[in-house]
Amino acid sequence: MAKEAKRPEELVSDQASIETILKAQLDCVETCFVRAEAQGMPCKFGTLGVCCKICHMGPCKITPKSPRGVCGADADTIVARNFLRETAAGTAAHSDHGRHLALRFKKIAEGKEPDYKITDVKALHRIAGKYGIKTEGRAQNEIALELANTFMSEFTSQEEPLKTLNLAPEKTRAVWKKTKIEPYGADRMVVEAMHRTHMGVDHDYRNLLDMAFRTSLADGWGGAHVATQISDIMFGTPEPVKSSANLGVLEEKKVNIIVHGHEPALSEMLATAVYDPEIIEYAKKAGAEGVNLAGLCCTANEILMRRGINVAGNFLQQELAIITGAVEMMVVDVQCVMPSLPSVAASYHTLVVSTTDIAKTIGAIHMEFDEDHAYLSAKNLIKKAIDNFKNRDPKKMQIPKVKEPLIAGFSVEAIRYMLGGSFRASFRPLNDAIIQGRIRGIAGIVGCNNIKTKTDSYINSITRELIKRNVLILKTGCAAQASGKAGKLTPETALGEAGQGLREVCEAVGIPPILHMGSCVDNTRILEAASEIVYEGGLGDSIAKVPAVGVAPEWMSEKAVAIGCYFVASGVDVILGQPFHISGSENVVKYLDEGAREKYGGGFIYIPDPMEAVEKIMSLIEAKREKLGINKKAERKLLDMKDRRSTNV
Ligand code: BF8
Repeated sequence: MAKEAKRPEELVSDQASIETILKAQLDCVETCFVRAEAQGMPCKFGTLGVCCKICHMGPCKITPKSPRGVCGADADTIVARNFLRETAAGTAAHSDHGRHLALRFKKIAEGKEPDYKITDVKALHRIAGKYGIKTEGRAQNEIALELANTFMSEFTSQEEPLKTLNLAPEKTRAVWKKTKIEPYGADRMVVEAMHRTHMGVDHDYRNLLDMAFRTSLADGWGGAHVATQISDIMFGTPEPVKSSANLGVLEEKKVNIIVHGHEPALSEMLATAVYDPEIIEYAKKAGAEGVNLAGLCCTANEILMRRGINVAGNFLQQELAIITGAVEMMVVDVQCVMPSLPSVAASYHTLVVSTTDIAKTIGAIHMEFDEDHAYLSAKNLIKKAIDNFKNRDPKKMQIPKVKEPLIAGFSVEAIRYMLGGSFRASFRPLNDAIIQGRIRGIAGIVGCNNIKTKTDSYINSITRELIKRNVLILKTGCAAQASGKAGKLTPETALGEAGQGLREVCEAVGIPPILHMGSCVDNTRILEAASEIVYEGGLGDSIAKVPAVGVAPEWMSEKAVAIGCYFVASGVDVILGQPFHISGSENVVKYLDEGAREKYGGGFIYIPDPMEAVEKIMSLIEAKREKLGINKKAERKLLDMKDRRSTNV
C-alpha cells in the first residue's frame, strides 16, 4: 500500500508555511516537501558514508561481504575522505564569498568602485588595528588598501599561517600549533584537501580528519572571518534593529522583490535603490504603492542586521515565497538557492533572476550584476520587477497574514556596548553573570533547515528549553530566522520564558536572551564573542574552557560541516541534530567525538532528540563550570533550594 503523504502540520512549524503548502497542493505545484516523499528512503551506502566514487574502478561500496574497495580502501578511509571533501567544499563556499568581498574592498580602496564606500570608518580603524596596521595620521584609503592586501593574502597564503588566527586567544592558538593544524590560506588548504582525497594519496583516517579540522580553520579563522569584517567596514557594523519575519512581510499593494543567497554587495545596493525617488515614481506609474524588499536565507540576515529589512523566510520557505503569487522578482546569487525555483515560478508571474556568472540556473533570467555600475544595475533590476507587477494574478495571490516582530543586529561590538555602555563597553557583566551562575553558559545555535526534520521544530524546542535553564543563546543563519518566525527575538516574549537568572541579567543590561548575530559567515562573530569572554578574564584562558556549546539542530549543507569543524577545532563541543554521513566507520565516529576532544578540546555528538540534547548541553556546560571551579562559589552566594530546583542543577 502506498505511504500516505505527510500533512503540512507534520512538515513545518509555522502557520504561514502550512497555509502556503496547502496552496501549493491546490495549485498543483511541486515543492521540496513533495520531492522528499518521492525520494523515499535515502541511499543506505551514502548515508553510511561508505560509497566511494573517487576513481572510476568503482563506484565501490563497503558491505560485510566486501569490506574493501577495489583499491583496498576500507570503510575508515572512504568515510574520512568523503568527510574531508565535504569540509573542503564548505570552506570553499564561505571563502569564495569572502574573496569576492575582499576584491571589491580593494577596488574601493583604490577608488575604482564609485558606487560603494567605506560606511564604517570606525570599523576600518578597529579591524586594521587588530591586524597590526598603523592607522594614525594615515589617509582612509591608504589604510583600506593595506588591509585589503592583508585580507587577500589570507586566501592565498602558501607558507605562512593566517594572520586572522592571531585574533584567537593565545592558548587556543597554541593547541593549533602543537597539533599542527594551523592553516595556510583556504586556496592552498582546499587544493590540498582535494589532492589528499584523490585516489591513492592519504589513507589514514586520522590524518584525513585532522586535515578536515585544519581546512575548516582556514574558513572560520580565515575566509569567513574576513567576509564578516569586510562587510562591517563596507556596510556598517550591525547594531540592534527592529524588523519582522515570515511570509506575511510580503505586501499586497507593493511590488515585492525578494533577495536570496549570501553575498551582501548587490542586496545592499538594492536596499538603497528601492528608496530612490525615480524608482518610487516608476512603481506608482505601474499602479503599485511602492517597492517592498524582503530577504530569504543569509542574504536576508545580512540586510536585516544592518538595515532592518524584513525576512520573508528561511531555507525551506524559498519555494513557498513564490507560491504566495505575490512576488514580482526573486533575485538570487550564490549558495542555498534551489534549482527548482524557475519551475515553481513558471506557475506564477515571478521572475527568477540570477546575477552572477558562477551561479546560473536553467529557466532563470540571467542579469549579471555589474559591480562597476552597481547602483544602475540595482535600479535596472528593480525596474524590471516593477514592469512585472502588471502580470500579477490576484486570483493566484495569497499572502499569509503571519509575521512576527523581531530585534536583530547583535554584533560583538553591539553586545559589548549594551553590556557596558559607551564609556565602559566590555564583556565584564556577562563574565560576572556566568561566574555567579545566573547565566549557566552559552549556546551557539546555528545552521539550516533540513527536510528530514519538521522545519524549525528542533531549533525552537531546544532554544526554548535552554533559555529556561538560564543559557544565553547566540544565533545565526536560518536557525536565527526560526526564532524570529516564532516571535522569540524580542526581549518581551523571550524574557517571559527565560529562567530567573538569565532574565535578571538580560533585564539589567537590556539585551534579549536570544541574540541574532547574523548570517552563516557571521558564525565567526560567535567565535569572537567566545574570545572576548576569554580576554575579559575569570572563565579560563582558552575557548575550550568557556562554558559554551555549539548546536546545529537542523543542518544540511557542506558549509555547516565546515562550521562545525572550526567550532570543534576551536575547542567547542558541537551537538548535531542531524548525523554526518559517517556511521559506516566506527573509528571515524569515535575520532570526531573523543579523538577531537582529546586534541582540540571539543568534539561532535549526534543527538536526534532535542530534549536529550538539552540534557547533554547542560551537562557539558556544568562540567566546564566545575573545571573552572565556579559552581561552588555561585551556589553558596546566590542559590537557595528553590533556585536550585528551578535551575535543575
Ligand atoms: O549559509 S543556514 S540553509 S542560508 S547554509 Fe543555507 Fe544553512 Fe540557511 Fe546561509 Ni547557512
